[in-house]
Amino acid sequence: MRAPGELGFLEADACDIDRPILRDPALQAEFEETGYVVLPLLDAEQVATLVDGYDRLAAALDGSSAPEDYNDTYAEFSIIHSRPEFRRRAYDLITSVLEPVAERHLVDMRPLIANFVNKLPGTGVVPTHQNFSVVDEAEHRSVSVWVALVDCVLENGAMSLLKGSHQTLRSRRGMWAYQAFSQIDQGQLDPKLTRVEVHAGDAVILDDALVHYSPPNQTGERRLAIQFVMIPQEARPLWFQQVGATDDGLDIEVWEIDERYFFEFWHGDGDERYGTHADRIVLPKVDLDLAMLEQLLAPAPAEPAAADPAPAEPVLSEPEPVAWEPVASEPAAPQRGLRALISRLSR
Ligand SMILES: O=C(O)CCC(=O)C(=O)O
Repeated sequence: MRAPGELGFLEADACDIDRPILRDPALQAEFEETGYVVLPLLDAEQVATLVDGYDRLAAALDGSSAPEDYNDTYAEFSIIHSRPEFRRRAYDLITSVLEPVAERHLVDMRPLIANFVNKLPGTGVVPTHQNFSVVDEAEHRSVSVWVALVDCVLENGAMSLLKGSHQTLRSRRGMWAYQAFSQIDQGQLDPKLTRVEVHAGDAVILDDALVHYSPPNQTGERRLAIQFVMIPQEARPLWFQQVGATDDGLDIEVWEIDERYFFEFWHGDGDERYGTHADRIVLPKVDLDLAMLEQLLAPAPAEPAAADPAPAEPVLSEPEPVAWEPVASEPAAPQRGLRALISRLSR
């Protein structure tokens, strides 16, 4: 087996993060163990403010993104596809509603990215991935406060999460990072994931290192949500840009940035207006199969003990029911055909 470090992940010994993220100790314990928590965050009026605001912005700017900027196989992420003016105004809108309510639950966190995630009818897969790393994950956790603006169930593309994966898959990730999972068949991975179905206004607060996935929206209504990335007040916000590749791996420029960087970035290139060069590193190219992923997620073997030779339990487990009042739905359908297509497109 290749060690996590050889695959570019931070060794568990190198990560020392004991700062709480959530104010509620029980939620904090759940977050540390699973990598996410689910909680009601917005009332109906706040949800309406965000949905109406999104529609008003799109109407004023001739759509959220230009048709040539967005491939509708995937979800439309406003921070990747939309016009700079849309992103800037969306940031102000989302931050004005979410920052004060997030503050009630989170300990000294500040906004960095405000992203509308739109899945139009019949579109919008989000392949299995970890979010961009935007802090040094050896020392800090950034979180995505993901908020449903409509009820989210399997049929319209609810998220599924790989519990515990945030503990051992801490790393440095930019635009290239989704490729790490692109060789794993989604049908094989699905049973290992926990689907989270939520009501409009509920939030899933997840560690950005947590592996997750969401299928396309197979209903006739759009599925709108928000990803609001927050980082600890004391953490330096970072961006990892791939600038080349060699036999040794990926050549990565590390930038220290601020929130304005995401208003104009395109294909992940750095921007000297909103960032400064912080480092240059080489990372291995990661291409996992399911067996490697399972090995990475398994806890380190315990020191041999004469009295207790039992092997450690693997972290991967069968899917469990969602704790937070789920909206009823059918069991997950494998996405093999679509998944295979995405794998090909992403090579
Ligand atoms: O909205 C979704 O279905 C997935 C969004 C996502 O992957 C994210 O916000 O990181």
